[in-house]
Amino acid sequence: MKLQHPYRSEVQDARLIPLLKIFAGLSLVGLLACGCTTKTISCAEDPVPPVPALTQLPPPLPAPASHDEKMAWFREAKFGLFIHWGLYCIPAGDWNGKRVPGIGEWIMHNAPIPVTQYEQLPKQFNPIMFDAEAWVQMAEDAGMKYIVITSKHHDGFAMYHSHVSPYNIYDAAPFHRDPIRELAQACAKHNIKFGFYYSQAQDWHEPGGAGNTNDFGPDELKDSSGAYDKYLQTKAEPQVAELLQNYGPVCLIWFDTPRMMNKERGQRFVDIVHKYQPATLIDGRLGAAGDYTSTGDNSIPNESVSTNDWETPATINHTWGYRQDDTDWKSPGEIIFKLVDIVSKGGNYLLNVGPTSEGIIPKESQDNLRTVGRWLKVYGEAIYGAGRSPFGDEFGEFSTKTKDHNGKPVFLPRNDWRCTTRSGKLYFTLFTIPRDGVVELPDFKNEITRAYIVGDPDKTPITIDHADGKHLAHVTRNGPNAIAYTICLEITGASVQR
Ligand code: H79
Repeated sequence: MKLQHPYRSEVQDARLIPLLKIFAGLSLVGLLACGCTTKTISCAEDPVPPVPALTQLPPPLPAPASHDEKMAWFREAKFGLFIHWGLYCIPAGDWNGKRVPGIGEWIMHNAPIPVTQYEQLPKQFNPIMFDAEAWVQMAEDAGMKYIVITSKHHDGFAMYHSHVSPYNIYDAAPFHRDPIRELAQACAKHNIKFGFYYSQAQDWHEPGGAGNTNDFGPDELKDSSGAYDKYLQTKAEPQVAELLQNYGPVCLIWFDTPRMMNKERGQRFVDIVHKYQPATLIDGRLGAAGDYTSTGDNSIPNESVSTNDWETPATINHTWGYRQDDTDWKSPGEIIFKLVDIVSKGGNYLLNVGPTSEGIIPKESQDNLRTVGRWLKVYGEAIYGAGRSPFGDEFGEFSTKTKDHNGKPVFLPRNDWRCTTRSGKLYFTLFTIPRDGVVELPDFKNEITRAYIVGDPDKTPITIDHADGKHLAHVTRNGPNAIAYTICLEITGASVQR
């Protein structure tokens, strides 16, 4: 079986390696020495990780006593890792030598690739560099508290050992392993919550699934003929049931694109989730009421949301599934801003990586996430379990002049600082500090009993003046972190009085 390693061809001639290693002290040359050009994903010398022995998984969690109890871990976690991994990482954005525009995991639809051709891909799917332990360790290093992986995306291919359909990585690929089982085990070990993306409505591999009009005709016909319900009842529903039975505690199921879902069809999934794991959360895209709402992909609300729990699913470049041409990575600074912004508005940030067909998470994603993790090690108390901003003007405002193409006023965001809270504490994360080091903070009636930079072991006091309906914090421009740092204001009373 010929393996498809999109970037192996770029690996330097092995005979050059010892020579180049002489210069290994220079980091750039060090990268070249092991064949890692900026595009290369794994080093020729990287050992193949061992296949982990399977151990017992913990049992599912008991039924929560209330909605608040059910949501408690989610409200604490704030930051999760989304993983889009499936057959689409093999073509990685190219088909028959042509670049197929769009998000990588949509290649079958966008090229389009007939199902008879796409279903040949598993034969060359052998991601031997996959290392569940390393992936989960990366999430932990990044300060992420939960992982959500594509158990089956719209292409219909199950990334686990399904007994419902042989179109899965264990049965149809030479890999002959269950990566999701291995991840469940590593997550249990690292105390990271584990959940599944499952495309319930779209399934481009099945005649009755939604979305593949190219091979199987219009969706309306599948609906009226009963083929769609047959697909739901013989594949989607039993697969969701096996995910809930065979992989230990499932923190959430992330349904998506509820095409042709109605109340009754949605309820069947709700019933399955409740039957096997009543503690499992349902996202906002099932097509029936979930436990929280999902914003649009990569969409962060302009303002604070207090009515419900919510989550922004987001890409770290511009695709979900791996594409070799998408190297426009969000920087650690951008990720930190988005995380603090989201938490200050009451939400969670589910940030995606797209591993390659070798089983490697692109190095740039890993590096940037680890930088975020180092920031969180210091400033995490302003994030995990933190409350929303009691203010709101800091988010920006609608323009009174400029309108978008729909004639609606555009939102002019401000990003100088964001505020998160704990009882008796206000955390201001500062993204822009004026030249004179005086940061204008909003008015409130509570007395400030102490103010300091988070992570300062001495809690050296920060001067905060209060005059003319403003607080003025006197801080240093070159603070302890080049990206942003957080100051804590301890106040009298549990919450802000304005
Ligand atoms: O899993 C990720 C996406 O694949 C999935 N949601 C996230 C989390 C998703 N499914 N559908 N969409 C997102 C909307 C897709 C829109 C588009 Fe297209 C796909 C735009 C271009 C390709 C469909 C095909 C609409 C135009 C062409």
